Amino acid sequence: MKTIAAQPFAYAFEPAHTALVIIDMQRDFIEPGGFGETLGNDVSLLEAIVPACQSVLLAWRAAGGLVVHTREAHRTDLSDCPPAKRNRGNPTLRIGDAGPMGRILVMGEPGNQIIPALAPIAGELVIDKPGKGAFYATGLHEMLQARGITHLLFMGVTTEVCVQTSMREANDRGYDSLLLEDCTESYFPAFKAAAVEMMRAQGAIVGWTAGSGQLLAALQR
Ligand code: TIU
Repeated sequence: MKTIAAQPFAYAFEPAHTALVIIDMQRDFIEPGGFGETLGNDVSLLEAIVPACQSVLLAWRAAGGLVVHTREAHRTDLSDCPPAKRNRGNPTLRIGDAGPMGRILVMGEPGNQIIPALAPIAGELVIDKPGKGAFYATGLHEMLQARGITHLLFMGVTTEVCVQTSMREANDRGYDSLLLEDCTESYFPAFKAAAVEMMRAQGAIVGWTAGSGQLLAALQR
């Protein structure tokens, strides 16, 4: 059993029953020319967390823990993209449109790949998800149950959209979740701060939060 200093109180987990879940660290959100930018966002903010995410990923792999990567990805015929999602707002390019990195948020396109620094390796789960949450229409819960996973460590983007939605979905399915604060980012710093605070409020109503240094230290002990 490992225990790490977290908020609002210490978080205990067995690495063998814990998965590292990396939400949507795909080129569509991190690099210019993808979905994030078409929504009008400055994507440079998100790139800054990559070194911290990479340190955690390498340490977690060395500890032998399960790694789950997600991608926000739709089928080429967009049959899994509700019109309500595709038509929302006034983006310069919509989901499925051809952009500088291929079709926006479509499986198999260059923009839909995980960034090279965090690329999946053999034995890691890669989940293509049509929603913001990692559990909706993916079978992720069943895959985690089959592997005896009870605890989840979250990182990725964006904090208040896909990360928070996934943590809330995990919470309702009975997982104890911890968000690595310096390994998640938003296009809106105030939204990140609010999301982190609201998830750990009321005695970890959604889950715990901690800096990645706390996890790395626990893995050394
Ligand atoms: N992965 C994820 O968070 N998808 C989004 O659409 N996020 C935004 O912040 N737009």
